[in-house]
Amino acid sequence: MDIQKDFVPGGALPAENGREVVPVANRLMDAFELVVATQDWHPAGHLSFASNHEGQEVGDKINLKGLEQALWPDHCVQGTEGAEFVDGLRKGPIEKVFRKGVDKEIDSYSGFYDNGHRRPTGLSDYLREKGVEEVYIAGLATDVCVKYTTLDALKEGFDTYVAIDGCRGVNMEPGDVAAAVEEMKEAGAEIVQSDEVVNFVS
Ligand code: VGL
Ligand code: ZN
Repeated sequence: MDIQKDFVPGGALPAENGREVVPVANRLMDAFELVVATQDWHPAGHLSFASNHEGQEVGDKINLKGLEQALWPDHCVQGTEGAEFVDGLRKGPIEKVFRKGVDKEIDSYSGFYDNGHRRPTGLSDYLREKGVEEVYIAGLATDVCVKYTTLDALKEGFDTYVAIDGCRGVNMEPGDVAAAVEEMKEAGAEIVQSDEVVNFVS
């Protein structure tokens, strides 16, 4: 999920120690028959950016077309360096990239749907067509994209595992990562270590 330059230190919206997920993701890729990636991919005027709302700051929450929306720094703008995959992430094994957050009027934390659950990214149909029953998730950020993708994967009926050492979070509020892990567990996700996965599948 979203292993992009803006989500690691030096980027616009860094997850704590975000770069550490790269070697974990790289190793996990070999354990699977199918690897897909997501990219947060916003137009410049995206309404999740505080800069597009006068008088609002990063971290504020607003009502955006009926949905609560947290305001973020400008990040992962389409075609900018910050939206690129982090250097060192292996791209060869990635079969397909799903881009999200492309509609400026609605945010998309999950790799499956926008935050209003209105428009699918195509990920669910794609996985089903490939006969996928289990998904293993890693990436950035634990408390945003990873969490919402995991909750949607469960709702879509996939057996869902989170390789937690391959995830790092933003912790906009202290405790967000711990709360996200609890929420994913309660929803039925299995929290695993990448070592277990690699040893189990290989
Ligand atoms: C994300 C904040 C804003 C993420 C995306 O992918 O985790 N976080 N946009
Ligand atoms: Zn975003």
